[in-house]
Amino acid sequence: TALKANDVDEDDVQGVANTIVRHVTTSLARQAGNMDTIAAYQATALSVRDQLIKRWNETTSYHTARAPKRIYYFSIEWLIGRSLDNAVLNLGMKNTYEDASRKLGFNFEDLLNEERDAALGNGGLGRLAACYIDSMATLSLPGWGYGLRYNYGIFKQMLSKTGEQLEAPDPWLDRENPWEIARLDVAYPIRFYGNVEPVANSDKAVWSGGMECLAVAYDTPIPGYATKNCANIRLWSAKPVQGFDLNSFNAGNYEASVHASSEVGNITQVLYPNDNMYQGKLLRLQQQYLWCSASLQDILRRFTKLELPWTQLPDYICIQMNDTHPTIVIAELMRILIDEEDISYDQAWKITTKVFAYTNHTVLPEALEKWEVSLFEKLLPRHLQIIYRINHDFLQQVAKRWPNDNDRLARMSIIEEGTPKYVRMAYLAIVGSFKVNGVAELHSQLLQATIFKDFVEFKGRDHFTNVTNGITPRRWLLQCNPELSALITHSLGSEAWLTNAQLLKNLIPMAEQKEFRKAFDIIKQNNKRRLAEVIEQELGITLNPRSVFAAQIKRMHEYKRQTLNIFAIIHRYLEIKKASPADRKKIQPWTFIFAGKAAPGYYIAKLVIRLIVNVGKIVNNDQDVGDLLKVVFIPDYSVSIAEVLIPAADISVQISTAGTEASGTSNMKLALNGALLLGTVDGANIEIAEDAGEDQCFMFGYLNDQVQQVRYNNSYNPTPLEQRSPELAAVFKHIESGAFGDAGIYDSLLKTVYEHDYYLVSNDFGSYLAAQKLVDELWGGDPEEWTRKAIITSCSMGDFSSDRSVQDYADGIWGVESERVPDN
Ligand code: 26Y
Repeated sequence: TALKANDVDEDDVQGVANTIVRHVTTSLARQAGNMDTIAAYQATALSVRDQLIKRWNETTSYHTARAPKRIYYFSIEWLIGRSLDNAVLNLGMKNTYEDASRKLGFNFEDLLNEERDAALGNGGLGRLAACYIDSMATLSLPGWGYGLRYNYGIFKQMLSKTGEQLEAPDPWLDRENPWEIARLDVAYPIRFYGNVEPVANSDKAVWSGGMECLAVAYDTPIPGYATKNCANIRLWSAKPVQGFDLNSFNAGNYEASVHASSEVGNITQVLYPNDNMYQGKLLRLQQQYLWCSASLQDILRRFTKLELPWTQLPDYICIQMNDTHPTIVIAELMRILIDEEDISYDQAWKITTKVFAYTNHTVLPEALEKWEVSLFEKLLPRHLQIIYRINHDFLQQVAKRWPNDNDRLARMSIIEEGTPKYVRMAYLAIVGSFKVNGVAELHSQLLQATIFKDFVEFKGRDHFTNVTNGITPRRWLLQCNPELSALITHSLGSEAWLTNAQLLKNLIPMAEQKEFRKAFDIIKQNNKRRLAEVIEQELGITLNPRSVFAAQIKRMHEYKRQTLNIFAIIHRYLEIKKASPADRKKIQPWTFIFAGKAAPGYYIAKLVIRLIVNVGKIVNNDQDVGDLLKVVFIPDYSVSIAEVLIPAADISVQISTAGTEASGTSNMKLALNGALLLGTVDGANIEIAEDAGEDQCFMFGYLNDQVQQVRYNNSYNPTPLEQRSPELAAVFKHIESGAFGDAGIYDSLLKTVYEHDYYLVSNDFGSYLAAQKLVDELWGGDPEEWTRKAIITSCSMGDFSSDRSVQDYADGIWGVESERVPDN
């Protein structure tokens, strides 16, 4: 039968090879003999896609029939990376596809490398969404992700000759994307601007006019591991609608209607490249609204088919907001219920506040979204009215509880009064949600004690909770580190750890066995050699695989303190230069690896890249240094580069100022792959150190509760840098001498430390050097003990599986349960 055509047994190599050839000749319209690597990749991906679609359909029918409560994860970023390897692994068909491609004359690895990354995200928040959808599928939860289909993902990073970051566009859809299914029939109208007319004697209003466009759905199926369930990420693309701007068209203003058309085309063009740095751009608000309105219309259409009263909406759907970016969806649900479904304001509010939950990812004030009221009013006039009403009712309750406390009212108001006025999105998110969570223990405590303190008093402790982040062990161990995965599976006698990461604990005793340590060590060496080959090839830098590979791989940001690391490297360089040839023999060799992008407008972050690159140029070519010290900046960091870097690291550099990194997730990926943590007492580092044991980690630096005081002193009772840290003062002198490029180019960067040193770089410098010294001693003194610690670390990371995080959300917040498609 026709259906059977898609059915291939998991281990039917010839059958799979046939589907690949069929896609070359049909989907790609090529002769089978004319198959190059790109075509082979595309046909293979399409063959895998058939498998995914089959599961997607089965999952959809099953869930439609069962009608369970569903969870919708709203994220404006989805940092997926490549899909082919991950898909065949999750399907349990990697061997089959390897054999099938060999049969056709191709090496599967080569096909994998033809795939472009889907890089629709900046960093941690976007990658978290991708890990969570993998876990939702694997846990067989009835859930979908919703986001935007940007034509351009995060920019490509290049480096100029002088080490400056250059940005180029990332036209990832230029080659067709085999992983998406265009659903041109699933499209919703979206309105912007226009006028609002109140409806007499009701809460209702009529919003009309302005600009209308369409949001069109594109689906990316996400297979679970060891389950037939397949989740979905539905991404929206903006499209002009025929006669969309009837007003200007009818007025004979053809030009204006064409102008609006190009405005529509812009909406989903490009991902905003800022991470933890807010900019109030109109286009961004258009993105947010288009995404939220389309997703909500889609969800409500599905709910409406159940023919249930609106009061039951919260029993059937939960929407998790990944940060405040989708907060407008709260006002949108209110608008639809009141204006379109004839529900009273109070009833609508009761329903709405049972649907949403909000995850906060930062306490940094510069990352908190607040929209200018005037801009909001222009683009979304009806929503602003609704927000004012929400705020009015909310403040009345506050005033009732704390009479005559005007300061409190001003502090808590969703509208920040002043010139101009702003809408504080985090406050709207808290007021409109039934649960708010932070992403690691310390972060969640800080939220409750600082930026959301008033709201804890008002809403009660139970409104707030913690869900520590996690990472998927499928991509971040099975896929990126196949040798270590094989060792684990062999030693545990089963693959069950891939869906129950707690089982890794059972391997901790193996750390005491010499044979196991040796096997573990050989794998690390292999991974280091694999990375060294790539770096030699791409950057022409020769690495010593016997050196400590220390990786700091994350967005460039002052709070993450790549500065602390590069200044310590310069210090190390000066020490090597000072040492006699005899003393140099006692120095441990290090390779410092950096990777990460800076927001295009973030001048200081870009200067840090420049410094790192230029220090590398000097240090890597200094005869006195040899292979005692190498500094590598890997350009254009991506998910696929991370997959090569992470398994090769010995040391995980996680050195944010205490209290600034909400969680971090590269810390988890690196630890899972056996890197020892060199870090501050911040974010999830704390929980990693607890689980791995502090003996396994090198922790240093001021603690969160000391930071405020030190920061105050830096600003108001400053002491000369020489006194705060003579070593750092010497490093600065060397930089200022022009050792790494013209004297003066780094002045504005150094000034941030000389002056306020808001992030305590000078204060933590000494203890960072001391922590590195401990690393030196262990590396040089007791390699067996090092490996022992690495094994214990890796096998203690069970808690950081995103399966655990997502199960915590499901049980503690979403109230959704597994709905596993029967195996039959
Ligand atoms: C408002 C806009 C400028 C904005 C855009 C992106 C604000 C924030 C972001 C992204 C934030 C982000 O990636 N935060 C990171 O989230 C990770 C996942 O929870 C955390 O591990 C990490 O500590 C945090 O910085």
